[in-house]
Amino acid sequence: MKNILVLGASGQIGSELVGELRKIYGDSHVVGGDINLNVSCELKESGPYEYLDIRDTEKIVTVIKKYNIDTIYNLVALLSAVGEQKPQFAWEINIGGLMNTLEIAREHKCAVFTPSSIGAFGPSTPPDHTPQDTIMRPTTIYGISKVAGELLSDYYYLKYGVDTRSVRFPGLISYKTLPGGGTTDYAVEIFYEAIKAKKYTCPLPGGTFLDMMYMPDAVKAAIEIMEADPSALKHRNSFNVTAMSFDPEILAAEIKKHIPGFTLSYDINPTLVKIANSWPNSMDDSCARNEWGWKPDYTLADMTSDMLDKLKEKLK
Ligand code: AKB
Repeated sequence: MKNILVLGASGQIGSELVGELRKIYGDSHVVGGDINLNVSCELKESGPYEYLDIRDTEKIVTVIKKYNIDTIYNLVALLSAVGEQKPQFAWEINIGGLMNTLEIAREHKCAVFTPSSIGAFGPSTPPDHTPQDTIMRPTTIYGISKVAGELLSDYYYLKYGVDTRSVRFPGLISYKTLPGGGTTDYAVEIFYEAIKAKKYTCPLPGGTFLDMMYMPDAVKAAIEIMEADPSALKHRNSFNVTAMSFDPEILAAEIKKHIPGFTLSYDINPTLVKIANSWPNSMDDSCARNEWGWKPDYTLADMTSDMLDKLKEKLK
């Protein structure tokens, strides 16, 4: 049985991943850790929870020893848009935090999962069917930290044998916890506004295609890559994974099937447009499919229908 520590447990991914890991490995085997004091009762009451700052190596080591941790999910990150406002802090958290995690993992023999992102690609990357192995010259501090994180994770595997694994997540759509400070956040906000006001003002223009994924698939990818047979993995850090690619118009048309009066307008944010235009339109995730059997469950239609049902319930 694994003993798992999830760093960044109360964030958009963590708040759903912890629950799923607890179902699989047992509540007492999955420790949630976060700097956030305001975490949900569910997270604190369904299993162990520790107040943790990714920069506080000593405290993390105490927790690793206390629970005999052998696997760390490091989800702590400043996302792309907020990173541009605070580049030095983004580096400190994204790379300083990862370096701490990898060092702790080396000393205490833990496996490490770290999400990478479509943000690891840049304007010179082939934008359509972006290959697994291709040009990576991102132009955001977030993307630079993701590429550096991928290389650092491979380095710890090659030099020290730390079992590091990772996926490049697209924009993640979820109803439980809001994302914060990302370029793809519009694809979550649009659902809240569709239910509350039947209209949404989008910061990205029509024609901006980006890879996206519904959270249950993202959680599945994070768990399956860590369970994958290592002898089958030719890549490690990091696998392209995607489930769908759409632009705001396509998403709005899908929402309209459920909320006929829904309208979409635009108030373009040039900073977000620049970031979004530097990312792929759609990735080729065949390496993940071939090496560890990746396959998403949710199409755009499935995701939209489930998001609206779940959010309507939440916003009642
Ligand atoms: C962001 O928009 O910054 C993130 C991402 C795609 O990594 N959601």
